[in-house]
Amino acid sequence: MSDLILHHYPTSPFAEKIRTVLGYKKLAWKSVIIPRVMPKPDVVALTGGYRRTPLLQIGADVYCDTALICDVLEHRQRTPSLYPQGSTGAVRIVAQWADSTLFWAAMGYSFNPTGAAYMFKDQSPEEAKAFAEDRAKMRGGGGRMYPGDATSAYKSYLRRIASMVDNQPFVMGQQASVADFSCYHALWFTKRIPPLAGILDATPSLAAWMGRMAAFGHGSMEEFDSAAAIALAAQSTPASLENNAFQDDHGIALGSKVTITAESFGLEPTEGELVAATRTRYTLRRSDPRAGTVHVHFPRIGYQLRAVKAA
Ligand SMILES: N[C@@H](CCC(=O)N[C@@H](CS)C(=O)NCC(=O)O)C(=O)O
Repeated sequence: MSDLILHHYPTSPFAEKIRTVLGYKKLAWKSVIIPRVMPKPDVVALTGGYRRTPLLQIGADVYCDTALICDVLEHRQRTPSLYPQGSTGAVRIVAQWADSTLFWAAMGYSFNPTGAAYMFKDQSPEEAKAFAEDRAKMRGGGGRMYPGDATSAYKSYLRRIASMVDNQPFVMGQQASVADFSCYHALWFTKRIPPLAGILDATPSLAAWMGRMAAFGHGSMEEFDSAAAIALAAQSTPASLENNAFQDDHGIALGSKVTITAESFGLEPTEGELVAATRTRYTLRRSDPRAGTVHVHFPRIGYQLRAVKAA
């Protein structure tokens, strides 16, 4: 029985990134389906505030953000690698571009009036309104890309990705890498909206590459429920943090009470005790009435660490 638990929902692009990585690495995992919009009491029981999708849970350890989840899965299953030798810096940089710039252009295009009408066709006006309000709140007052601007940018980005896979099977070479999974999930979302998917046809090599990505599948999945996942966290002890070299870039000592908040989109802070801060990630210890003592892990990149001032 696998101890990897992915908290996600079917239509989430970032969740599709991780589902496809699980397929690439032929891993077995448990699937907990979470709500698309707040409230998410079972997610927050595990994270203490963070509400974005997906999360990876291993016992009493909760990993936030797909960049960190990719590192955790790589550690779990080294081959095939997400970070081919010789291009580890480049593949991470392309992945970061895809998870931000490409993703937001794809969303701006996909949520144009035609796309939105298709996506919400089977939902009540109240559900559609709740979704729009939830995402507007996540943006914290920042706007979404105007559909025309998003379309222009997306078309250019699609041509660029296509040119990368014209003469090689994967974005960065002969081997798949994290860059492929990060580029793929945004395009996967567009492909699921038939009235908009034609934008992918202008660049035929993309279709073949998307086929290669889809062929990785999703690994071997078993359904699980969120109450059982929380109970499992409560019965488990977080993994040891020994041998985690401390890197202090903030003047915040280990043991301090801190918050960690995403830099943008989903600004709910997670509060806890800083128990590790390595070169690449932070770990907070927190206690929850249902989940018990958990360690919540975040990547450094894309997150703000702040000390909680004594009242
Ligand atoms: N940088 C984050 C972005 C995650 C993200 O924005 N996920 C979207 C879903 S694809 C989200 O959280 N939407 C709101 C929600 O699910 O509550 C990551 O890589 O995990």
